[in-house]
Amino acid sequence: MLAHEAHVVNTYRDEGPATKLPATRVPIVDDSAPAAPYDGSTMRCLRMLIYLGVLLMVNALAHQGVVAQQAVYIADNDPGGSVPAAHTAMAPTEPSTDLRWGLARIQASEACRAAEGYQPVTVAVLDTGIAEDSTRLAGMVVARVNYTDSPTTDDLYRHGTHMAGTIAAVAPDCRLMNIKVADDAGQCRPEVVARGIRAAVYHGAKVVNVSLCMKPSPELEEAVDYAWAQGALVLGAAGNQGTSNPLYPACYPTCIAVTGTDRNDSLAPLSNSGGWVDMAAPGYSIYAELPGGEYGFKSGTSSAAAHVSGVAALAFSVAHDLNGNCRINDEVRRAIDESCSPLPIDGTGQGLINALTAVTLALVPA
Ligand SMILES: [Ca+2]
Repeated sequence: MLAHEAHVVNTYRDEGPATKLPATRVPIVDDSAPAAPYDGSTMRCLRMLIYLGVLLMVNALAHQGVVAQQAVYIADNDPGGSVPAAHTAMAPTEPSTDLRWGLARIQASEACRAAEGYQPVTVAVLDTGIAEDSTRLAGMVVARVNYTDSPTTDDLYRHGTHMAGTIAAVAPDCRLMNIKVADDAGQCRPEVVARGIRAAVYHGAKVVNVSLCMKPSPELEEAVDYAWAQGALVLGAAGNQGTSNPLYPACYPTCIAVTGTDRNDSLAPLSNSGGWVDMAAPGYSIYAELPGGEYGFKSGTSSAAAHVSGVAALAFSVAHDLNGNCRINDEVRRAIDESCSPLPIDGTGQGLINALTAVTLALVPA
């Protein structure tokens, strides 16, 4: 892709640079290791020291991760630059609920229970592809399309998989469309994203997750409006530049613009805010699938949008057409909007989304 074509900024943000990976692969405090022929207390002290060292190292890396995001943006704007791979954070097993703090914060489990037994909804993930080496995600992907010059719909940039994993964590019964619109360097063009949105909606997607940010384009706006007219809902990441400058498709009126919050309900570092932002969702230290059967952390409005896409999928599954216009995206959007709790932060729209409230509002008409 030519540099002048790739003027799109991906909202990608990792929790740590790949070059630091070996240092994080540290569960070296292995209590299952055979006992060494030393005095037990000495060994325990040694282990404690190692453990503390590891903690300090991980904390330092986490801090560097935030700083490194700015480099990610430079790289994204310069396709010739280095492309950071994702920071992987251990265990290829189902994560504990402690790690997935965002799910608890928006009451995702309760919302799932409230939506149990309803029809699954199809969510299109317009991103860098989805790696299907995760058993769970592989079982959820019902369609895959590649609009890039990459030879594969796989996720070599290690971003789309994480978004799909977050959506699937909120809405475990949804179906996923893998619409690869960003290439293996994380670059994409608005007209390609527009094409992907149209195709996804045409083939039945009700929720379209666009964790990508770009400049405005007529094709993109028309595609977002087409999705709305067809009864679908597009979710857009607000971006990670730490500014209030509008980015697209998030800023289009029929797209829900989502910014990110942390565990304290504060604005996540570098998350954009502004009058054009509709709402907030967890977007810091989000734990989800990565390619290679791994799990890891990411931070950014990408993950925040993915949370809202999951909520939208749940709400779609239970909503009814109350106003008789033959589509339910208006009812779903209202339920999502009204589920939000205001935050004491300027530029975060209606506030923090709540999945249970959204599903309840969609399920039981006011
Ligand atoms: Ca309606």
